[in-house]
Amino acid sequence: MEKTFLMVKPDGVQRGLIGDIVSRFEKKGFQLVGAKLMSISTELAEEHYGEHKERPFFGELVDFITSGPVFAMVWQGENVISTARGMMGATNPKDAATGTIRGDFGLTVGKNIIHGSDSPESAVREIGLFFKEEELVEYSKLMNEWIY
Ligand code: 3AN
Repeated sequence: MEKTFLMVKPDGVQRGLIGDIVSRFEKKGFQLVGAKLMSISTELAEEHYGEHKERPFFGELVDFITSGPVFAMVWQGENVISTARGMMGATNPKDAATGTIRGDFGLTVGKNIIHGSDSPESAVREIGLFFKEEELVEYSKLMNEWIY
């Protein structure tokens, strides 16, 4: 089953948006298979955003993502990578459609609430950077006899 890495950035955590964001993906039907509130080291931030190293905003990006706790998650489901990107909205919140996470909650491109993997390759890379294999779980909701 396809998996993606999603992360509520420091602005989303500080503004109390973790619950709303998790709820959107749950209601859509995706399955949460890993999650943790954590601080990102400068080394991890530079590795995670490695593809943006030459961009003028790289320093700003690393400073911001290390400025406070983030909520890192792994979600699973059919087409979760592209569907989650759609639910997040455009990178710049000013262009993000109403009803998307960035469209509803964001104002500026530097602080755009959420990160999500943009391809199967980056999903594998980012899940590996943030989670150990034993931190991810496999479970079936149908196995629970108290849901009927
Ligand atoms: P996305 O997060 O939608 O995949 P990317 O990969 O193009 O967008 O950019 C990574 C992150 O870099 C964005 N989430 C955003 O926070 C930041 N960023 C992108 N463009 C700018 C910019 N012009 N100024 C400051 N930060 C930017």
